[in-house]
Amino acid sequence: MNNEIQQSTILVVDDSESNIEIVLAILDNYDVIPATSGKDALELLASENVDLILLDILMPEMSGFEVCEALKKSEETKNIPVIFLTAQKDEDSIEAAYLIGGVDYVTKPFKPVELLARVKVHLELQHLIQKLEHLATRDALTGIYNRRKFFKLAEKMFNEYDEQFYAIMLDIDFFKKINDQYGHHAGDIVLKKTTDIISSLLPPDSIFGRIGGEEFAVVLTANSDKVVITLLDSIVSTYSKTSIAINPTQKVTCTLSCGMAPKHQFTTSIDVLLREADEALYEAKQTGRNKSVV
Ligand code: GH3
Ligand code: MG
Ligand code: MG
Ligand code: MG
Repeated sequence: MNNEIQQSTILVVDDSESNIEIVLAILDNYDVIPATSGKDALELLASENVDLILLDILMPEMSGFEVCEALKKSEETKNIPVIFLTAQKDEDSIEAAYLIGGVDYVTKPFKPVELLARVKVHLELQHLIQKLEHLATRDALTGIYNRRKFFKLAEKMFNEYDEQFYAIMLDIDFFKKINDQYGHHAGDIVLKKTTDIISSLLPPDSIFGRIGGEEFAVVLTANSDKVVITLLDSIVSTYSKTSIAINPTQKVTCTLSCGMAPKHQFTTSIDVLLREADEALYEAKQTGRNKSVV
């Protein structure tokens, strides 16, 4: 079996400890976390990374259906596949289980091989979905968000903050010269290293994306304009001092120009804010490069 699949974590939720023991024995090749109530399960999910959930329906206090509904409402847990594992054999329960977001329905008593096979299928599907999600949202060269995902996340964050929200545009100076002088592969190495440097200096909850060839954008929240200006100065200065090895014998240094715009009362959309940051970037280019402009 695919190693990554085998290292998956499965949460088993059942009010009967003997049922949990049975499942634990069957899934002994996996990392299994037991929970004997819906409440415990939801608490565990706040701190544990779980790839799949096996969920009983009839439980005192909180039913499996209620647990599933709560999972589907939360951004953090809504994509975890849920397999119902239950003694309920009636059609209404089966229908309800799928309607509220279950991916499969296994009735007790079950055949161990069947449970194992279904668990494996759903883990593999989940793994593929995550891979596709990564491919669809990340820039292949640098690993940061691609243009589409950046705009989506930036817009969401724009709508969450009234102020203390900032857009930044960054563009490598005279990048074409790197390609012309050292070749496209060297250019790619510089692009990758550039995003590594910027990522390492950004606050953890910033959204950072590659929006064009050698153009990047950031949205972030900060306590004041001054904090962001200091951050940009440090990015520009650190970047200009970092030499990038483009092959075992050659190193290059480049510079960056940045433009920043703060969200204010009259900023109507993320597009407007990014355009303002782009205008500031243009000014940085016009007035000497290797600098940031507000
Ligand atoms: P400026 O300081 O005005 O920004 O000049 P520049 O040379 O950085 O800007 P210009 O827009 O003239 O050139 C950008 C170059 O980036 C041209 C393009 O071939 C190169 N480029 C775009 N995407 C990639 C890529 O993925 N890899 C490599 N190696 N080069 C790329
Ligand atoms: Mg039960
Ligand atoms: Mg450029
Ligand atoms: Mg450019």
